[in-house]
Amino acid sequence: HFQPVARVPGDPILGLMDAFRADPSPAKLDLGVGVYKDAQGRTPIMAAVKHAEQRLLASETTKSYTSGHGDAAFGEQLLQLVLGQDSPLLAGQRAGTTQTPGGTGALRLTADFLSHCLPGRGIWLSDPTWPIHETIFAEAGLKVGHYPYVGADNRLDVEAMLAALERVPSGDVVLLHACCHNPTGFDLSHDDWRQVLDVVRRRELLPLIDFAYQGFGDGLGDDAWAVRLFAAELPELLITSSCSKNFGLYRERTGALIVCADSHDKLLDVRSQLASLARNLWSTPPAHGAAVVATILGDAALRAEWQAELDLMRGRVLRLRQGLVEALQPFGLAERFAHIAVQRGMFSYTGLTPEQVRRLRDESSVYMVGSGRANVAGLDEQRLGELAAAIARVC
Ligand code: PLP
Ligand code: TYF
Repeated sequence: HFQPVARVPGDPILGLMDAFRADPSPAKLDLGVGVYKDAQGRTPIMAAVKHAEQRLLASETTKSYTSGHGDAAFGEQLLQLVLGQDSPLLAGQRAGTTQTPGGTGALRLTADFLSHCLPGRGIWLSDPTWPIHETIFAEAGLKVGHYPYVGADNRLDVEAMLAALERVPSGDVVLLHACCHNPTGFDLSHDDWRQVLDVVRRRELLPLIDFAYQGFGDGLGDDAWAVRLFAAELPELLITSSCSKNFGLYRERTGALIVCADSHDKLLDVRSQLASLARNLWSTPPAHGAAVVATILGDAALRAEWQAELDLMRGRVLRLRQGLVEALQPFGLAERFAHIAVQRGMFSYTGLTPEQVRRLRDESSVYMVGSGRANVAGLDEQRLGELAAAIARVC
């Protein structure tokens, strides 16, 4: 039976984790996979999560299935976190949450929804984007196209992006990163977002906003600015939200597909389809992570504790961005790498070539993705000078 089965390569980003682990160098630095790390290089469980888990352990009464849309309290809380407490969509019951196994599950469910319910629509991804975007939609049978985003000169090219969106067939889906663009770290300004909104509206495109890093850019509310603008200005919108990074719940697989429809009735139609599609994918979603998030967001003290921790995480990343540029100054490289301090979120498209990335790994045990993407959270504040010297050696 298995004779014709060929071997395929593993995920290159996750593969970096194995290569890093196998490296005996005490000076090694992991800037690969997009996981937050503290000053000790650890990815700790957030204190608010631990506290919520203690409460849940004492109070949970059943392990019976949740509904197809998942934990209702989680759904309510997440809607408020993403759309804002005062969003008219909440009062109008025009938005709903379907809990999914992580943001990836939300994207997977979206792909099935598009291919089953809106057949024939293409989807347009930024060039570059998270590699999983490419495969999820292509394997669901959607026609995948690209719009320019960051060019060969490692600059955000909004003009080219807008020009390409003008040529997208009416009705097609456009995937946008809400904030902390993966892999580049380059985000649109408010003015850029308004221009994108204008094209989306005129060409009647359906926006799919991937929101995997709320709270990692400029703050929980600021990072949701574009999502809330689109939700306020457009009748329909899809949002894939992940709690992996901002709650540190990676392995608990916690996320959601949020649908904004132009009426409550239409929302129910769409949600009936999502429950039906999810049944064929994972039946019902995992409960634990969503229960943790609902507990934290539903309790003023836990919420404050969580927000303070998230603020510290975001602050650390911002400090490291600034610190690395300053550390490059003595090597005459501060200007060349000034974009690192401008980018947001965990990732930086450094502009280093695949050859320079390879040399950094081989000569200095610094691991980053071949595209030159570095996870800034993996930097060590005490060793920025060392890293700057290693970068200078390959430049
Ligand atoms: N979307 C983007 C852009 C991401 O970087 C990630 C990453 O981890 C996800 C979605 C999905 O996250 P998860 O499935 O771990 O919640
Ligand atoms: O881009 C990253 O590093 C994160 C984590 O198959 C990730 O989004 C990477 C690859 C993958 C799943 C998650």
